[in-house]
Amino acid sequence: HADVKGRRLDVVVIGAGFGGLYAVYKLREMGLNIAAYEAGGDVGGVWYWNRYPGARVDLPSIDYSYSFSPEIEQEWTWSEEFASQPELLAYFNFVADRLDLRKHYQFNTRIVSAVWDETRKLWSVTTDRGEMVEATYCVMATGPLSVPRDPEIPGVARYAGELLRAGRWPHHPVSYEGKRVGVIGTGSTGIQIVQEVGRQAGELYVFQRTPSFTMPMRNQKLDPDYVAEVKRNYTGIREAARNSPNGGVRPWTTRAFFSVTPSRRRELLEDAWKAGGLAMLGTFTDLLSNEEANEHVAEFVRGKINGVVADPITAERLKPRGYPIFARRPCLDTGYYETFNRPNVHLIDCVTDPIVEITAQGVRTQSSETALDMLIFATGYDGLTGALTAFDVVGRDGRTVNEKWKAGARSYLGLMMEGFPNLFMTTGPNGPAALANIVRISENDVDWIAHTITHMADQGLDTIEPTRQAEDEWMALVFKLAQRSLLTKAKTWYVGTNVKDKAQGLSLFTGGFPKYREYCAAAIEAGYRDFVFERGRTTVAA
Ligand code: NA7
Repeated sequence: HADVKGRRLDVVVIGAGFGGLYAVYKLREMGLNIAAYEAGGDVGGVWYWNRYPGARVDLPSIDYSYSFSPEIEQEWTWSEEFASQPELLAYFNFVADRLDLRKHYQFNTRIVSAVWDETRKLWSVTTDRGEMVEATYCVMATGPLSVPRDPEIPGVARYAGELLRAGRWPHHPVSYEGKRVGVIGTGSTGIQIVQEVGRQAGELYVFQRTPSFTMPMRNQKLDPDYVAEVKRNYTGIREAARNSPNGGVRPWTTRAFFSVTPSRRRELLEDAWKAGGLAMLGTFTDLLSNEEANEHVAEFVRGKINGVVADPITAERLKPRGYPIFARRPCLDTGYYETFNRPNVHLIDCVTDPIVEITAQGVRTQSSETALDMLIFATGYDGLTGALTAFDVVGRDGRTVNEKWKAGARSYLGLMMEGFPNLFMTTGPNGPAALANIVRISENDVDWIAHTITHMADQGLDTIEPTRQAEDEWMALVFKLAQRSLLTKAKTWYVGTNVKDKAQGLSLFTGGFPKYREYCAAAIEAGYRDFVFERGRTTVAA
């Protein structure tokens, strides 16, 4: 970024995932001067890093793509219902090239600090290369799942075999043949790795602490006629997605579980199981609020495990218990349970036999040591907040995001924070990230940011920041909705229990994507009365 050094820019964008790329495009089209940074070597965000075998999105590709550009919708063709990581990365590259976005980015560059300069009303952003740029606005498109974490197990540094991390997968091909491979973690990521590596490794040891509920993905190649029809109907498809609770076009319903007979319920669940994907979530409306209904569905899935896994002890261990189904992200698989029928695949139950340490040779549990040529961590992320607490983001009066979020992430709409003027987030905490299609949320958020920056330019305003009261009220709403949801009843990255010493609580808006959009739009339509603006040194009304 030799060209931007020493210049005052309009915007710094951090991140080259869905949020960042669209932010760069949209703000550039408004005529703003932009510098963008990305820690990865290229565009793609989480899909740049997650190159592990079998990595695949678990939302339909048609939904999991941009809607802002009719040209891109027409020119890009998805080959599978659920795209693989290489296809997703190709999509990111296509978008970046088509819209000429790459030139705004400096890759392989991590931001080490972003500091608000109260006197000059600007963000001063420093990179790990020691460069510094200054900009009026900062857009944190840093992602809800961008900080992978190692398991809290002693001895990781001691391990002498090949150590691989799902979220930092090497770019070179990896061979599993004839090797003794261990996988720690059985969330969405671990499941995708296990079902793939199980077929290739000499021996595969799956270290499972909490079993996940997983349902058949039933991925398929997309028929060209179907794709052509989709392309003719994108406008309607996007409209439907924006108006559905999950921001996607999968079926949903207003039918409550106990409103239909037991045999009809069974039929509906069987149909959803056969349909695959997240169809189960759409069968009844109260699966995340009615505990009894939830348990019926959980038992249905446990029954399916019995039908697949030959060894009854293994089947029993694979059955999730003690937390509601869908309270952790439901996983989608392609033969995950079948993998455990293979003679080379071994399930190690870390509840009855906890991992004690990692040794030079492998993994030692209470009962034995397993020697491993390769160890794979699929142990999740410091979700929602990790990206912004990993470096110094310093707002008004020297207060950091870390300090602000000590007792839990706070924001207004997941978009802005009191005390951090002119700083925007896409898919930020206390928005609907993780519960709705991240691409629809990213687009909503960037459009909101663009609208706000335009408003400020039109009115000659220098700074914007939500009021303390607006933020308090939003947080109270997020909390109230969370109380009604079963999402708080499982240990997950949604509630922060997966990271030691992290403040706990559901930092997600559970009111559904359409409601979230309404709140974002209302904040604008109300004439920005929930915000404080400054012009020069004076506080002014919007
Ligand atoms: P997740 O869903 O957070 O899963 C992480 C897994 O790693 C989970 O099974 C954890 O078990 C396990 N884990 C973490 N630490 C340990 C230790 N110390 N010992 C044993 N097992 C451990 O992350 P994913 O990457 O799979 O998925 C993230 C999101 O990506 C997902 O929600 C989708 O939206 C896509 P635990 O539950 O803590 O017992």
